Amino acid sequence: MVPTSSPDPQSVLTVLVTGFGPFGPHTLNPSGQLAAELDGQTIAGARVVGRRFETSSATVAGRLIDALDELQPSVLICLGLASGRPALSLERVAVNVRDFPMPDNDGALPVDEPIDAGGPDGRLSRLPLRAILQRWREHDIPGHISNTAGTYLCNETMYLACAESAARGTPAGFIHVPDTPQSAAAAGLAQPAPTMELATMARALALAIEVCLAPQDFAAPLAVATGAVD
Ligand code: PCA
Repeated sequence: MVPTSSPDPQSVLTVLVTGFGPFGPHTLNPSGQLAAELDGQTIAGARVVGRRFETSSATVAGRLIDALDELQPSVLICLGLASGRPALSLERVAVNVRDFPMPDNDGALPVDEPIDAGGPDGRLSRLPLRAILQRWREHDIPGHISNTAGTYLCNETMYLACAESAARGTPAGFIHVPDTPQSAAAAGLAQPAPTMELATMARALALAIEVCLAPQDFAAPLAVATGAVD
């Protein structure tokens, strides 16, 4: 791990990494653990701030906007657990749908609802997905570009993050992470989920942050849904 070197908050860039706490059977959520582990690190000269959100539709937007207002990050990377996926998922798109497969931590269970009644149907990641994937491959870390973030809290968070990204000009996107051996065991599912060590995920995140901070064109990867209907 790279230790924090007390950077001057006025002169360094900030990267905000968010994750979630427990939900449903997932009593250990690696995404929240990663946000905690990265919090306070210095990566590629930038200060990383990690925040863990409750798996709560009622509070996630407020928590995200408060963190963005407070920290004014240069890059926003949101994380969540996708139990059952075998590798890191660079999410390409969030859809304007809340159709929860299980209640959130407040018991909310919306069906076929929009996240934003006036918003576009989809919002695309503004992270350099191909470049991150390439960097992971160079470091033997398995990942892929995913074309669905689901219709639960992670999709909602990505949709909100991408909306804020469009409004603030901050590159933002979402990465789903698999279970760790510990989180898979703790969930006690009949069919154990595929796993990746937390240390590998933390390395992957550090590499992704390095890629995001390298000079590049942060335009949307595709010409569709680039906020044109905002
Ligand atoms: N994963 C869930 C919500 C919280 C989390 O870590 C999801 O994929 O929507």
